[in-house]
Amino acid sequence: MSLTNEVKEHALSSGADLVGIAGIDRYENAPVMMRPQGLLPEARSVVVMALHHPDGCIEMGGDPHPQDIGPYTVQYTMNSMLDELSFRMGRFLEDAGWDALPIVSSNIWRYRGYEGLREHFAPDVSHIHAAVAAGLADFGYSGLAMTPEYGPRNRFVQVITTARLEATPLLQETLCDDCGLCRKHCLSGALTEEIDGWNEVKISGRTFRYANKNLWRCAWGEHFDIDLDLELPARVDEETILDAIEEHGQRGGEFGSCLRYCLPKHLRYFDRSYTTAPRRRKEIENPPARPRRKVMEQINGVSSVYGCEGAIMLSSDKLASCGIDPSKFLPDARSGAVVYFHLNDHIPESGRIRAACQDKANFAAYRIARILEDEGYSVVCESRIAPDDLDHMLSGTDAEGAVSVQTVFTSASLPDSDPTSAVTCSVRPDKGLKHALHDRALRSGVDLFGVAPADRLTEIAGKLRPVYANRTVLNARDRNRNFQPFDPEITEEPIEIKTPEDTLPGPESVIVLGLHYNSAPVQYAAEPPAKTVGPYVFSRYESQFLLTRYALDVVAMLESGGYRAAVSFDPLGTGGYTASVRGNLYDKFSCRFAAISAGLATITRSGIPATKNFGINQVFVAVVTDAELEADDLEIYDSCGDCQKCLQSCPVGAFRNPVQLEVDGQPVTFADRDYRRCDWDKRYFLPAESGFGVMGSPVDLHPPDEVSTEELDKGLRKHDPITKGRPSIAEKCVVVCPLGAGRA
Ligand code: B12
Repeated sequence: MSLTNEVKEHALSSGADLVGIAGIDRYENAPVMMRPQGLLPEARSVVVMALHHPDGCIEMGGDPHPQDIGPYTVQYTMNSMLDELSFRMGRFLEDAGWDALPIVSSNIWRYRGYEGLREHFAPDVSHIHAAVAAGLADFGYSGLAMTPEYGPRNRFVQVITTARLEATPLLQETLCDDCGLCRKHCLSGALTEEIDGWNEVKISGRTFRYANKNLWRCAWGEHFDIDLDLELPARVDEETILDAIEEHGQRGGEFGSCLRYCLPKHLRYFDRSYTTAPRRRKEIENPPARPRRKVMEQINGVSSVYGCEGAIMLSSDKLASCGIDPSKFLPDARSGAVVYFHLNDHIPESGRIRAACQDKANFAAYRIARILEDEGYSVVCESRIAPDDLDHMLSGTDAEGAVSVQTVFTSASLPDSDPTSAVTCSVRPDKGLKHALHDRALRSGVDLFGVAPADRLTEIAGKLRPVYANRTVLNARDRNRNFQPFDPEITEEPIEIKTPEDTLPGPESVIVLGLHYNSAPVQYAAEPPAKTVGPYVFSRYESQFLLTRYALDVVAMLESGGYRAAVSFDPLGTGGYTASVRGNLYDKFSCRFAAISAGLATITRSGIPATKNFGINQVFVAVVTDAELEADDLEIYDSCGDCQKCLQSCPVGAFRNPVQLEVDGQPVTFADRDYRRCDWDKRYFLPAESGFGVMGSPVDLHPPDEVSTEELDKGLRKHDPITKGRPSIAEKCVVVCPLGAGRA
C-alpha cells in the first residue's frame, strides 16, 4: 500500500468525510508567512481533511435570528473532532518516519498584520485555501470553500508534512452559481458593503476568486458577538468594534448566513414548510423507515468508541409518552437517540474533566447523526432540551442522572433500546487487572503507562513540604469579558503540597498515563519565516484534552470492576498553569513526581520530566485508585549532563538553586523555581519573547525584582483587549532543551 493510500485510509477510518492532498508546488503564490514551507521548511505535502455539518444542524440553526445559533453549536463539536483528526494524523505521519505539523481546526492567531504578513485575522495556514489546493473544493462568492458533495457545509483541518504524497487533482467544476443568497442574507453587510474587488488565488495555473470583504465587518456578530440588529458604521474596523462593545455590550455568536443559505445548484432545493434555508439533496433518497440492522449495530458501537457509557434510543411512542414532540426540533423527526456519561463521585469539580465528559457525548452524538445521514435520514444534534423533558426521556434508563448528554433527533424510526454498557472490566484471569488497564489505555491512544504505589508519592510529598513551606503564588482572573480591557482580580495562595489521599481517599496505586505530541511543532516554534507558536500551543492543549478523555476510560474500567478511581493532573501540586488560547493548561512541571514514581520518566535540570522515547515532548496525567496494582521500577537517570540551557535561557530568570531529594534511594535533583516570576511569563504572558510577541501582542514587560500583587495588577492591565483572549506561549526552557526542540 502506498503511503498516500495509507494516509487517506487513516483519515477516513478515523471519521473524516473527505480527504485530499496538496503538493507544496501549489503554494507558490501563498503569503510566505502563511505557506506550509513557512512553518515547516522541508514540507512537501499537505493533508486536508473535512467533516460535514449534519444538514439538520444547518437547516434548523440560526432561526429566527442568526444570533440564535441553536443546533449549529455542532460547529464546536466538529472543531474539536477535527482537532483530534489533525493530532492523530500528525502522529500517524511521525510514526511513519516523517515530520508533521498538525494544525488546529480554527483559531485566529494574528488579528492584525504582522511584519511581512498583511492579512488580518490570520490563521497559521488557511484551511479554505488548503481545501482548494488539495482538490476538495472551489471558493464560493462569500469565500467559503464549497465541495461537490456538501457545498460549504464542511469544516476542514490540515496537517503539513515532509512526506512526499501523491497530490489530488484540482477540482475542475465551478460550484458557486452566484445565486446571491449569501449577499441577500448577511446581516452585517459583509458581502455587499466595503467590498474591495476580488481576492484572486492562483494555484497551478488556475485562478480562483472570492469577494475581498472587510473581515472586521464580517466578524462583527460572528466573532465579536455584537448585535447584528444594530446599525453598523459605514467603516468597520478595530476601533469601531471596540466602541460598539463598550457602548452596547455583546449579544452572542452568529451562525453566518453565508453558510446557512449557500448550496451549489445541483444540491439545493427549497421546502419552505421545513426551513427557510435551502435543503441539501442527500445521496440516498427514501430510505426504509427503520434502519438496517448493521446501522443499528454501528450506532451502538459508536458510544463505546468515544468511551460513553451508552446510547439510549427513544421511539416515537416513547417520546410521545414523555410529552416530547421531536418535530419541534426537526420537522420530519420520528425518534431520537441520547448518548450519555455520568460523572462519578470521585471526580473533582474540574472544568477540564467535565469538558472531556461532554466531548465524549458530543462526539458520539455527531457520529450517530452522520451514520444515519449517510443512510439518507435527516438528523439534528440538539442540546436545547429542557431539563425536565430530558429527565422524562431518561427516567428508568441507565442514563438517569447523567451530566453529559447529547441528543440526536432523526427521521429514522429507531426502536426503543436497552442501553448498551460501553466499558466492562474484562480481565483475563491469566493476565490480571494491570494488564487489562494497560491494554485499555493503549486502545484509547496513550503511549506511556506506569504504576506507582500511592505510598511512594506520599513519601515524596513529605520531603517536598519543607522546600515549599511559606511560599505563595498569585492567582489572577480577568473580571472582564473578551475584547474589553483586562481587569484583574488577584488572590495570593500558598503552594500546597498534596498527596494521593487528596485526590481519592484510601488510595493504593497511582496509574500514570503519558501521551506524546509531535516533535516538529516544538522544533519550529516561532522560527522564521512564519514565526508562529500556533502549532506548538495546539499540540500542547490537544494532547492534554485527549489524555483527559483516555484517563476517563481507565477510570470507567476500574469502576466497572468495583474499584474507585479519580483523575489528577498534578497529584502532588508542584506544577501550575500555562496560558493558552483554550484556557489554562497544566504546565510542563505538573504530574512530574507521579511520572517519575511510576517508572516512566526521569527529571531534567529544569524540573520537567523526560522519557527515553519522547524526551520532554509529552503530557502526563494520573489516575489514583484503591486497586492494588503491581508497581513499576523507577527509571531515574541523568538526562542533562552539563547542559544548562534551560536555566540560562529563562527570559524572567525564574530558576533558583537545585532541590535534592531521594526517591526510593535514588537521587532526584532539579532546579527550584520562583513561581511568581515563572507565572509572569507562562501564565500571564507578559514578556514578548516567549511567543506572544511574534503572535502580534504589543505587550513586552519584564518582571520587577519582587512580583507583588500590585505589580502583576499593573502588568495585566497593559494587555490589549483584542489579543488578551488568545495567549500563545512556547516556554523558552522547552524550546532550548535538547530533549524538546534542542535549539540553541
Ligand atoms: C479568521 C477566520 C474567520 C474570521 C474571518 C473570516 C475569513 N473569511 O477570513 C471570522 C471570525 C469572521 C470567521 C467567520 C466564519 N467562519 Co471562519 N475561520 C477563520 C480562520 C481561522 C482563518 C480564515 C482565513 O484564512 N482567512 C484568510 C485571510 C486571513 O486572508 P485572505 O485575505 O482571505 O487570503 C489571502 C491570502 O491569505 C492568500 N492565501 C492564503 N493562503 C493561501 C494559499 C494559497 C495556495 C494561495 C495561492 C493563497 C493563499 O490568499 C488570499 C488572497 O490574497 C479559518 C480556519 C483556518 N485555519 O483556515 C476559519 C474558517 C474559514 N471559518 C469557517 C467558518 C465555517 C466560518 C463561519 C461560517 C462560521 C459561522 N459562525 O457561521 C463564518 C463565515 C464567514 C465567511 N464568509 O468567511 C470554516 C470555513 C469552512 C468552509 N467550508 O469554507 C473555516 C475554514 C474553519 C474550519 N476549520 O473549517 N472566520
